[in-house]
Amino acid sequence: MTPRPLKLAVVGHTNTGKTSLVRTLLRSSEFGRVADRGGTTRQVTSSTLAVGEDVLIELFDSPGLENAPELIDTLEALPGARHDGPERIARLLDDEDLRERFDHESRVLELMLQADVALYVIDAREPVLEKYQDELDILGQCGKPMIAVLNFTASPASRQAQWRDALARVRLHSVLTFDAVVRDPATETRLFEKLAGLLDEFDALITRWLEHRRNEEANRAQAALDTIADMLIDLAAFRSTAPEAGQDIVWEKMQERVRQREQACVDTLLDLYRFGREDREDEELPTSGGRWEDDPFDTETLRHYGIRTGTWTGIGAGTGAAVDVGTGGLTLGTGTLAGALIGTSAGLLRSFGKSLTARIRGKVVLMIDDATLRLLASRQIELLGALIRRGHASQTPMRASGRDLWPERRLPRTLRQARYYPEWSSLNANHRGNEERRRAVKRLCRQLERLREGV
Ligand SMILES: Nc1nc2c(ncn2[C@@H]2O[C@H](COP(=O)(O)OP(=O)(O)OP(=O)(O)O)[C@@H](O)[C@H]2O)c(=O)[nH]1
Ligand SMILES: [Mg+2]
Repeated sequence: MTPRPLKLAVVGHTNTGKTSLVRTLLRSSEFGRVADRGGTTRQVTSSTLAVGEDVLIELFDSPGLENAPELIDTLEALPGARHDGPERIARLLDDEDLRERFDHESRVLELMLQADVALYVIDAREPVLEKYQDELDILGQCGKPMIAVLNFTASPASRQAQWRDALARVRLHSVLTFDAVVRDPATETRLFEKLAGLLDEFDALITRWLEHRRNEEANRAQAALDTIADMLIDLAAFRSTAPEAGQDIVWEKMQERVRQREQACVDTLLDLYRFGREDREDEELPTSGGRWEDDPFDTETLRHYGIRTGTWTGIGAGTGAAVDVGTGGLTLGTGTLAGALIGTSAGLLRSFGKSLTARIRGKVVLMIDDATLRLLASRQIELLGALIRRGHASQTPMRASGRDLWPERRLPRTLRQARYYPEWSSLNANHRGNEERRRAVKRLCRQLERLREGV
């Protein structure tokens, strides 16, 4: 039998990131409203963390406390046993006039009386003002275990030490730093472990939740790598034949399809990590509005990633690999690249020689060059890293690091292999998603996994 869900209240001063924290725990940007001003959340709102049908944790977001100094005076004036905080709080809640006067505060107190545990969210950039100490005192009177969550700790203005000291003075020793937009499983695990430490009877339930979260994260990362590998295979195997004279037009069309294919991959990654539309402007991500700003076919973009051009690896950076099949034997469409091709990609040439049985004079085969593939792989892996770590990065917008994933010349074997199988690309007319392709995606996935670990 499943025990009843753990009721977890998120409380604190207004505008400290309570709703943001709930969103992080829920992995959903759809929950509540988040804005950089006080009084955004006006009601207690709940949501659940569930494994299948089993609701394990009920999360309650609450309006920010605004008027603690006045409330504490009022509480002190109420009759009741000196050491019975909850009773005093209940008295206040029974009084209609007081409820009206302390509208937001009463909702929070009511929640506190029902909850099993509370997270008190602090904007660590703020000095430890008396009003916050009043809040802690009032919440303490509710008689529930509490964990202080120091938010905004990545900011240079953070006053973590002062806060820890002040919290210790009110006997609150369970403190956690947790940038609210965090998606780092390690910090989240620490939060739940602290909860388990405070709440013996929910130990098994919390362990179950953590295990579920771990699996979910692993599956999500796997699905993301799969998405990237799928795109890369599509692009490595993508090719078009064009009349030499008209190759520019064909190449432009191909470029557009590559951009769209990359965007589809970015969209899937963002969806996997549950970014709503509004979140796509997140300054922590290297993308802007859910898109990469730099065009993959701009040589500057390649340079930013330190991807060398001018050799076969960077063959015609921004021009694609044009293999001229018209001039007896095979040479490159652009003469300057011919030298670079010989030796390094003889295999590719031979393959064209065999596959294009009817060599049509004056035609070229266009493919996406290695440099562009490296760029597309590198930045998707980087985006994935940012999505996983989101919130841990600094407060300043994150720039694409410009790291080439494969600094050695050659692309992974699987991608080189894909060059020979046009039917593997969903962008080609003769596409067939066969078993061989599926295995290639899996193989590439494993290679990407190793790379991601190094990012
Ligand atoms: N950089 C950064 N911004 C944060 C963090 N947490 C919250 N914010 C921002 O702080 C502002 C307030 O966040 P909310 O989650 O709405 O705060 P709240 O405590 O729910 O506010 P009320 O409902 O008005 O009491 C928003 O602009 C958030 O984007 C954080 O850890 N880091
Ligand atoms: Mg809120």
